[in-house]
Amino acid sequence: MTAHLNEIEKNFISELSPIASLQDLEELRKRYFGRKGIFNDLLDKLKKLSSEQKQKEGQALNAVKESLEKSLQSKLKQLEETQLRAELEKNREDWSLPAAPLLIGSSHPLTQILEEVMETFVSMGFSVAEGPEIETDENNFGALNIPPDHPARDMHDTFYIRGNPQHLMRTHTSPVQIRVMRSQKPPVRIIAPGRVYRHEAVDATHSSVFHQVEGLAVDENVSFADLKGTIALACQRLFGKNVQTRFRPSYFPFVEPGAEVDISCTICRQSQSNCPVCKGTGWIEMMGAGMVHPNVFQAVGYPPEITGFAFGMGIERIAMIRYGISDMRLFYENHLDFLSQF
Ligand code: FA5
Repeated sequence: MTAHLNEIEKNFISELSPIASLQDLEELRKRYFGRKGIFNDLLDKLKKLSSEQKQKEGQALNAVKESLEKSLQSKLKQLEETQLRAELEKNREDWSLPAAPLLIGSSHPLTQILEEVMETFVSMGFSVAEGPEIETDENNFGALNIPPDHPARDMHDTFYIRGNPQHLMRTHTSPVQIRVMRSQKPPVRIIAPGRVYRHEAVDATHSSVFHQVEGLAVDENVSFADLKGTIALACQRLFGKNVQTRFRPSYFPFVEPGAEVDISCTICRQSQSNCPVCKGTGWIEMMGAGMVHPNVFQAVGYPPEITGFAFGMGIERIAMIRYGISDMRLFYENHLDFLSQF
């Protein structure tokens, strides 16, 4: 049996050395060390020998088996390393390749317009004030000369807070006027940007959540001419030097006199009867404005002789005019195809 073992050892080594794949190595392992392999066969034969011979031959058999298994293991390690190296080589990173472009986001078009409007007024001496989106009924309506049951509330239906009837989602940024005047003495010159809410059917030109910028200037001897001059200059800075402004009498309970401000159509330049933006009128409605009503000054505890003007504009409408967008809903759908154009 010893002679036979020597032969097995020699064969194994000569078969092992040319093996170059894990699959071939596994086949060799099965053939020698598998259940029906050469070594199990030898063990079966060993069982038939006398106990003296069994001990002697058994030791020799185990020694050879162990040494061959060691060779097999070291070959296995060697092949695995080679394979790993080949895989790494195949998937090698090329550090000299240019990096994939980083997708850098940009401000939302409404934020861009909001910032532009703010910059315009800040450059004219206004500072920025803010107020909460959940307001008191008093700040949103009462102090703005809109008592309960006033018909103006119909146009400002909103969302209320269950169990808290004195609080509501503000319908305009005008309550910031009240907050500012209650917290500081004249002179006041602020703009207040922010989100507002109305219980309104959503369509191409109306949203139930939208943005406004409020303006308020209070001082001695502020006149309607100051309001007109401020608005005309701001509109020229926002829409171009040649833009004209027009004031039409209008009604807001918190101003007297009140006006609706239009700008000359920046799309058709007042030249097309079928212009989709101005509808052929040559004018686009821009904001509400007027001289602060004495009742508002009274509500905030300002002296009766004080004067001031206020205005409020919708940011979505300005963005639609600036970018020639016909449907307001596009601003809220967040499609990258749309947003990445700005
Ligand atoms: C107001 O909200 C007054 N607070 C504005 C004001 C301030 C007048 C100070 C006088 C003095 P009005 O309801 O018209 O007014 O809204 C102002 C602007 O908000 C509108 O010109 C329009 O651009 C925008 N707006 C109104 N409703 C919607 C809506 N549902 N969706 C989008 N924008 C709207």
